[in-house]
Amino acid sequence: MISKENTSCYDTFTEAVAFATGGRITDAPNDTAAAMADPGLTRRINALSQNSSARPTVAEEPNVISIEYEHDKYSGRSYTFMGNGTGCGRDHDITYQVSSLSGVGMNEMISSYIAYDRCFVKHYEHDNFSGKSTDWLFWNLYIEGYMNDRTSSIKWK
Ligand SMILES: [Ca+2]
Repeated sequence: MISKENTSCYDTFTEAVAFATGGRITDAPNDTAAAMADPGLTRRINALSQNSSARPTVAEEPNVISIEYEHDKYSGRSYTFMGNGTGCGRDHDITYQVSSLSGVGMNEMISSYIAYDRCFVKHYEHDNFSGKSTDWLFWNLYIEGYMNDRTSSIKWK
């Protein structure tokens, strides 16, 4: 489960990545589209997550599970969702969830996203994972159709 205390909003993508990686990656491009087009950066972020998953399960460092964006192609406002360090992909159960996006200022706004640490993401129309939903995906440059600008809750697995 994600608590609001584990999530943060940043003015720049560089700051978000620096926080998400515990200060280990401080040179991410501030142009998010350029950053996401850089496979080296994605590899470095995922490598950090994989390293942390090899440690004991208690008190692991927070890890990025996805970055959600206001506009298409990872642009506009963004919000970085953090997990507790255990990552996704251990099984097919739900690993993390946020039952309402209104508290993080991203309600009915998300148009693109990219997940990390082996997480699949599913976006729901209403709070508490109800209404219509997207498929489980690793990333999406543009949420086409009905679900664009409609996400109100999210699950990761
Ligand atoms: Ca949008």
